[in-house]
Amino acid sequence: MSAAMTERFSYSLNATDGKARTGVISTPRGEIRTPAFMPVGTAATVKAMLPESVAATGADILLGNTYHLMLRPGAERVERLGGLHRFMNWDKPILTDSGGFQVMSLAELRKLTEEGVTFRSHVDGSKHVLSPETSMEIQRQLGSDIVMCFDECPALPADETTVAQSMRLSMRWAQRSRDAFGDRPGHALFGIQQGGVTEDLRGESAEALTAIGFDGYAIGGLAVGEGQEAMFGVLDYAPGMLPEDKPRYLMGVGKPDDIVGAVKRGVDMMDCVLPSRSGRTGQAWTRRGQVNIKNARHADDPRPLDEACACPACTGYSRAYLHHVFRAGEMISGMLLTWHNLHYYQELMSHMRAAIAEGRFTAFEAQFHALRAEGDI
Ligand code: PRF
Ligand code: ZN
Repeated sequence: MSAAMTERFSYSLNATDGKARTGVISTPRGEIRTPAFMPVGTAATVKAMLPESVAATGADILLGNTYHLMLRPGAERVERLGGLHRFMNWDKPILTDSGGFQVMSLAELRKLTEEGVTFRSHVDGSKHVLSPETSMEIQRQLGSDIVMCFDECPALPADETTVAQSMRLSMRWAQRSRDAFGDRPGHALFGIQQGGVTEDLRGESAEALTAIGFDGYAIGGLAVGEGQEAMFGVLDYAPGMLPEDKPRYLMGVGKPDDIVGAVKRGVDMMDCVLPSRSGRTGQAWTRRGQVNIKNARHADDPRPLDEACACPACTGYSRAYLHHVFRAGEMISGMLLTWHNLHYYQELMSHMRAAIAEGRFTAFEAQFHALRAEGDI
């Protein structure tokens, strides 16, 4: 085992610039450089990518989903086959979401009680129960390195009473998650702050979680319909309510400008399907903003998607080729655009880490916005 490896989970904050932070999370499966972007591997695959290609983009950690994997292929089966890392051939850290959020958006005939949530599978209609206890057990069977508490996330806008009741339920579930998780050296359990866009509720949630004590703290309940301005409004105070010496994870965010704005406000980790999903629908993200490769203006264009990008899509192929394979429905289209998008996201994170370490995050941010304002040329 190399010197960089460690038996325990820990976080080292290495530098700050304003509220932006850079550091390293150490786990027995390797280090996670923060701010970190986690590609989403919902069904034990980052769609259209080999795991070694995902690693080549610079990703230190992937996100997996309790909800999808418990339904198919089943957590017991994954455990029998040696755990999720072995199953999907990814040996770096994996964070798993706890399932409640996905139940609410995907499952059928949901019933929410104090105990947990009963639902029918969107795959085959079979009946299942998720609770703090079953979610902790499933995430253990998967072999997750960073386990998320079981929580409930109301869609916004919602009235304050609904948000308050939901947040308090999530805090009771956080205590039950902590109790069920137990002591598992080398594995981490993260709490999830809720409370919508109300500062008092966010404060109450942060206090409840801090009193329980977690290895890291997520900010949940954002990017659920409130818009970027309202989300940044919450991020102006929410990260500061969480312990400074633990990683802070903003769940399900976002577009490149959301990510830059979140890092500026003190967020250390993020995940989003956007770079991988939009790669399969012909959308590319570059330094100059969004490029729709379907657009006829690319049909004869011999230039790369981004001449400054070192990814395989940009070093080996023209816009004309990327346009053609998308139009023809060829599988390589999703492969190349996903690779490019994940590469771009990881490069963005790497540039932010360097800017924070060197105390020039403000200049970085100004340049980020200036290039985007120029647009794709
Ligand atoms: N809770 C959980 N997963 C999530 C969220 C949440 O609030 C969000 C909200 N953006 C995305 N994924 N457990
Ligand atoms: Zn590229």
